[in-house]
Order: sequence, then C-alpha cells, then structure tokens
Amino acid sequence: MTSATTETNRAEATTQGPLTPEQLQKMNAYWRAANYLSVGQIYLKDNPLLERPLTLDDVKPRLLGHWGTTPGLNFLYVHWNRLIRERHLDMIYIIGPGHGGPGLVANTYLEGSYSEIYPHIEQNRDGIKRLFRQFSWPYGIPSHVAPETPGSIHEGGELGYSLVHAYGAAFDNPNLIVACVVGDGEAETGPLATSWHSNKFLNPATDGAVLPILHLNGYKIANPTVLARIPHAELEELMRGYGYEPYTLEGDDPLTMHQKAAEIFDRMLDRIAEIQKAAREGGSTERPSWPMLIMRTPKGWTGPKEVDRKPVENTWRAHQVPFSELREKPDHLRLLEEWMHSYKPEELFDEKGAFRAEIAEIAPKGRLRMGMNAHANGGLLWQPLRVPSFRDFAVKVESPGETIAESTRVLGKMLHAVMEANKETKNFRVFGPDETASNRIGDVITGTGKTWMAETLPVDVDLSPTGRVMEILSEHMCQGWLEGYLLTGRHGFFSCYEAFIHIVDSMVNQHAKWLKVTRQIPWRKPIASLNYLLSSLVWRQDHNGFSHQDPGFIDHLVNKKADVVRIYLPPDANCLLSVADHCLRSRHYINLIVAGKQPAPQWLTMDEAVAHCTTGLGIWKWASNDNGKPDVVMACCGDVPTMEALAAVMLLREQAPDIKVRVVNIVDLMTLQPQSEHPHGLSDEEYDAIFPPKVPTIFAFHGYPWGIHRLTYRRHNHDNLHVRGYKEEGTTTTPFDMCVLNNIDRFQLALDAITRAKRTARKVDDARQWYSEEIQRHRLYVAENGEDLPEIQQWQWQPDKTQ
Ligand SMILES: Cc1ncc(C[n+]2csc(CCOP(=O)(O)OP(=O)(O)O)c2C)c(N)n1
Ligand SMILES: [Mg+2]
Repeated sequence: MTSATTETNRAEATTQGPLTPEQLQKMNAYWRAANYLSVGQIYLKDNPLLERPLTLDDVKPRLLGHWGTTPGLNFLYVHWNRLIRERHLDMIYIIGPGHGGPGLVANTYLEGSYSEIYPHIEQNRDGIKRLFRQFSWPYGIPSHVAPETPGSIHEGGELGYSLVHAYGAAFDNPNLIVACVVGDGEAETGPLATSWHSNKFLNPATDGAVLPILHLNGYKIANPTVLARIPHAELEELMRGYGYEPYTLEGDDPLTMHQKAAEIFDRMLDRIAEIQKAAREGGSTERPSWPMLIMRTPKGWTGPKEVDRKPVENTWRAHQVPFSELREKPDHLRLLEEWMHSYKPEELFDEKGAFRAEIAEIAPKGRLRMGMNAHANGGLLWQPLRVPSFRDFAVKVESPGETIAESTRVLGKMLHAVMEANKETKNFRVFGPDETASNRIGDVITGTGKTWMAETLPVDVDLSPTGRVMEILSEHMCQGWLEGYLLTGRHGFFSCYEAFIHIVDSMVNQHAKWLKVTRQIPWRKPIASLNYLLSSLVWRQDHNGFSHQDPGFIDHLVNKKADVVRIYLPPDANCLLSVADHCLRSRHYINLIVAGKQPAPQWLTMDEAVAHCTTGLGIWKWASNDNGKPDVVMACCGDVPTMEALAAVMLLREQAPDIKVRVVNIVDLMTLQPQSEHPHGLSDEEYDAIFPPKVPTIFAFHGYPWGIHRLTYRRHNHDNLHVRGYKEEGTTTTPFDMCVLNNIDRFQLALDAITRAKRTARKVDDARQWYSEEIQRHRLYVAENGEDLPEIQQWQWQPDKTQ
C-alpha cells in the first residue's frame, strides 16, 4: 500500500464523514502524539521533544520494543476515546498483540491516567523523558501491555487469548463494552480460532458486548499471515460463519481513515445498542450476529517506508524495531529524527512539554478513561463470594471407612448452594469442558442451567441463555473465560479431567505471572483465586485407559511462585468440602484441588476434616499403632493412595504384627516444602516431629513420585523417604491393577515397609515371597475375570483390635 492520496482527496476527506474538520484534526493530532511517544519509548533516553538535533547520546544502547502493531492500536485508542465521550461508554481495551505495549503506555499517559498512577511520570518534558527511558529498561517497565500498564487485564505476551479474555470480562457486565484487538498472526493460534465461538455463550440481555477487531496488518514476525492472504470475501465468509457481521476498514491515508473509521464505528456501536435493546426491552432471545471489524492497515503504519533500500512499512520488517545499528550507520540517526519529526511534536506538546490542552481535551475524563476503568483493575470491584456453610453438606462418618461416598458429588451440592447464594449478585460461574456432569458436580447445574445461546432441540436439558455453568469442549476457552471473569472482579470454579488440564499449562503460566506481578503493584487490588477441581483421576481412569492418565499438572504448578499456588489433595468428601470452602474465599491464588469422583471410603468426620485441612497434614492416630515411636511412617497423599496405604497397614498386621506404624495423611502438599520456600511449609521441627529422623517413610503419592522428592529434598532424613506414585504405566484395566502396574498397591507398600523398617529385617525374604504370590494371584484373577479380586473390591478398613 502507498500513501498516494492527493491533497484534494485529503481536503474532501475532511468533509466526508461524521467528524467535523476540527474533530478530525484533533483526533489525528492525538494519534500523532501517541505514535510519537511510542517511537520515543523504543528509541530515546533523552532529548524527548527533539528540541535539539538528535545525537547518539540520546538513543538507548539497546533498542527493545515492537513498532509494527503499535500505530494500529493507537489509532483505535483515539477512536474509542471519541466513542466513550460521545456515548458515555463503559469500555475497556484488550490488546491481543501485547507487544504493542508502547502504544498503550503512550495513550494512558496522554489521557492522564498514567501520571495519576505513577506521579513521577509528570506531564512535562521531564516526565516524557522518564517515560521514554523506563520503557524496556532494566528495572523500568516491560515492553508488553503488562500488569504495570493501566487499563490492562491482558499482557498479550503469549498470543492467543485476547478474545477469550474479552468475553470472560463481558459476561455478567451488561454495561461494559470490551474492544478487543486480535492480531492477524494471533488469529492463527488454536485458542484464538476457537474464541470466536464465544458469541454462542454471550447473552445480549444480561452480558456486555465484545467488539472484536481483527488487526489485519498482513504480517507476523517474519511471514505474511494466513488471513491476510485469502481473498477478502473468503475472510468475510469465515467471520460470517463464526456468526459475526463483518465490517471492513481499509486504507492508509490517515485523514480518510479517521473519517471512515468514525463512520464504521458509529454504525457498529449503533448495531450493538440495537442488539442489546432488542434483547433487553424487546424480549428477543435470538442469537444475534454481533458486529466485528476487519481492519486492513499497513504494519508499521506511518513509520519509515524504506530502510537500507528495503521496504519496511507494510512488511514484516516493521514488526519490532524497524531499524537499529544507529552507531554503525549515521544515516539511521537521521532517519529516526525525520521519522519522529514527521509527527510534528512541537504542535503536540507545549514549551514545558505538556500535551497541548486543546488536543488532550478530546479524551474522556475520570473513570471513563480506559486507563482508569475499574473493570481493568478487578480487585476494586471484587465483592466477597457468599459461601453457605459447607458443614451443611457433610457426609456422616460414624467410624473411619464405614461410609462410602463420591466426594465430588458431595461438592456439587455445595457448589449448587454457592450458586444459589450468589444468584442476585451474578458474580459466580462454573466452567468445564463438557465434564461438569461427568466429574459428578452436576448438581451445580440444577436451577441455573448451562449457558447456551445457540439452537436448542427438545432433547436438550438444562441449556439456557441465562445459565451460569459454562461448558464448551475447549479447556482453553474455560480457562480464558474464567481468567477474564476473575480479572474483572468476579469469582469462578473450573472442573476438568486431570489428564487434560495440561492443555492449559501455558495459559496458567501466564495467569500465575500476572498474579505474581500484580501482588507487587500497590494500585492493583487482589482478585478472586482461580480454583481448579481436577477429577476423573489417573487411578480411576480404568475405562478410558492410558491417554487419560496423567497427574502431572501438580508438578507443573509446583514450579510457580510459592505465594501464588496452593495444591490440595483431600482424601475424602468432608476434607474436600473444607478445602473448597477455603479456596472459594481466598484471593489472588491459583488453587488446585485434586479429588476423585468414584465411590470411596470416607475417613473423617466434619470436625476432624476441618482440623486436618487446617493443619494441612497430620498423623491419623486411629490408623497408627506407634505410640510415638514408629518403626515406619506410612504417608499418603490423594484418595486412592490413602486407601492403599491404609490397606497396607492392615496387611502389615498379618505379615509383621510387631511393626509399629504411623499413618500420616497430607492434604496440603505445600506443607512438605521447607518454610523458607513456601508459607504453608512446616518448620523443620514440626516436620521432624511427624517424620522422625532415622525412621523410614513409605510415601504413597497421587502424582509422579519425584514431585515429593523435589519438595522434601532439603528435609532431614530425605534419604529415608521412599515414594511410590504414578510412573507412567497405564492402560485399560481394573482400578487395582492400575495401582499394581505402578507399584503403589497395598502389597507393595506393605513390602516396602517390611523391607525398610529395621525391626522387620529378618522377614524380608518371606515378605518378598508373599508379595510375589499375592501379585501373581491378582494378575491371574484379573486376566481371567476382568475385575478385581473380591477381597480387593470389598475391602474395608478394620480398626486394630489389639490396640
Ligand atoms: C503463542 C505465541 N507464539 C509465538 C509468539 C512469538 N511472537 C511474538 S509476536 C509474533 C507475531 C504476531 O503477529 P500478529 O499477531 O499479526 O501481531 P502484529 O502483526 O500486530 O504485531 C510472534 C509469532 C508469541 N508471542 N506467542
Ligand atoms: Mg500482524
């Protein structure tokens, strides 16, 4: 594309369109200012207003930043400002290509929010100098639309999640408009490609609006984008196929483009208002075709057209810093100076370096400024979740192991009550990739239903435009919607099959980073925690087999900062209730709860469960016979491992009656870490009191065994810690055979105890013999009968009568 527009056309352009000549001139000046400040942030550390000839001393030694996407983002910001003012919109702006950070910093500076939040970045020459210098500078600010950037809820460093975040923000925010720029490269990612379908879940009567802009600047880092190289009609068809009404804005002449954009945005906003009115006043329940914009503008728009005789504007070469080597190539310094002068800074900033009032006045004021919108600092809007007493859902446990219950089903009842309690405030949603019922928390659906704006058939149940349980077969969407929902001040809960939560590993990384950084930013207020329930667990995916067996998300989360993650493995339903209550009330964490859905023995009364979960781990005296002096500690973490450990304790009574066993159950995994590493970590004294020095511990763990070693490697007696867990053996087989395949079964645990405890040293050979006979018997039976041995299936905990 070339800027071939003649002066005559320009003059016409000023009169053609909704903008008055004065508005047009001011909006264009505002845009020039934002572009100027963006370039300045990338290149300069001094001489911010180019009041003297540029020298190499004014230029940063390391040029770090992205120009290509920035002018497009800035262009849109100016237009949102007009619309916010004229229509009194409550609007936030999500930037998919978050590498356009300089643009958002520039705009929040120009509208004044930046200086209010960061008073040292003043509205004068010094302030601009600091603004430039801090960008991508050690201990300055990041290059992306990071948590430090006012108005941001989306860093955009990892591409793909802008649109899903935008929808998450819009749910239950009927007055909010979320403008969302999707990079045309970003649009190639899997999550983004699916995000378009979010419109089947957005209710125009009760939710806000999302205004997607596909930023078709043609290029990524080093390649053209797919969507820029298909015929325009095909692209429009694609968008129609996704259920949108596409509008197109194309061109490169600034003045013409402002008029065109203003005209198109007016139409799009009118259309949004019409859709909302039809749903809110006219009672329409149709799924509307929401407007979206295809913005086809040059990458690096208004930047250098050519550098070293190679085209830059409107090519991938404009992606980052359009040219560097300023020290080596003197003409590059001149090129930079010319480029920056082309924005005419002297017309934009006064003699003190303040943005000229007559241009600045076109921005919205106060809280309407996008940098100050409270939705983008969700903690400001956060209200505590109403959590009814979890004790009301307690499972009655007369004696350990007597009652059988499905833990997650019990939790489902509690979640239903939470849903009911927050019906009025509409600030709680439950998310799941088609697994809410399968994970047996389906009671939460009762009454509220599942969100659905697409077609329904008579066979459908519980689908509703006002449903509050959100199900779509995309872990990415569940995660992204929930993040957007939380970041704008609400609460939520995500239940997922354990094995497939890995699909969002990368997204949770980004969210964890956001939480870590915002914790250190005083003006960012804490948001509700991101709560996961993982069910359909590795040990009981016997019907689905190997593909569904992976407990590794625990390891993934353990990598995160200690002040961000909490990991709980409640051994039974009452513990699950207590843990869930705690997680739902907490703020600014990622809480992982791992709990089974299959019928399983229940161990603790509600009071015992509360006490156990409060300390996070504890000695189960009712299962121990050590009287303070154990020969071996049988530790267990997770529901199936707990059952196997207890069954091993019973076997030990027969095989090694004189062995003194202590049973320790761990709910809160982080208690194992040293106190110096995690706030939940036990002190060494407390740890040693539970896991006494010199005494071997046989640890049955739900996940990969090395996870426990990693957490405890600095603990005393670590050499004497022997962990059994999942070691990547799996298939479609019986539940107990899954344990046998991974050597976490009761026979193995009992043998481990006999082998490791000093008192039973003489019995090791016999025990080995016994073990191989039992396993042989199990294998033959399972192969022959297709189910577990009767005594395994009917196993029940028996107290030690000799105690
Ligand atoms: C998931 C992911 N993969 C790769 C990258 C590396 N990356 C950064 S920018 C970029 C190109 C983005 O192109 P586009 O979305 O078109 O943005 P724009 O042209 O507006 O800069 C890539 C591949 C990334 N940030 N995230
Ligand atoms: Mg692009």
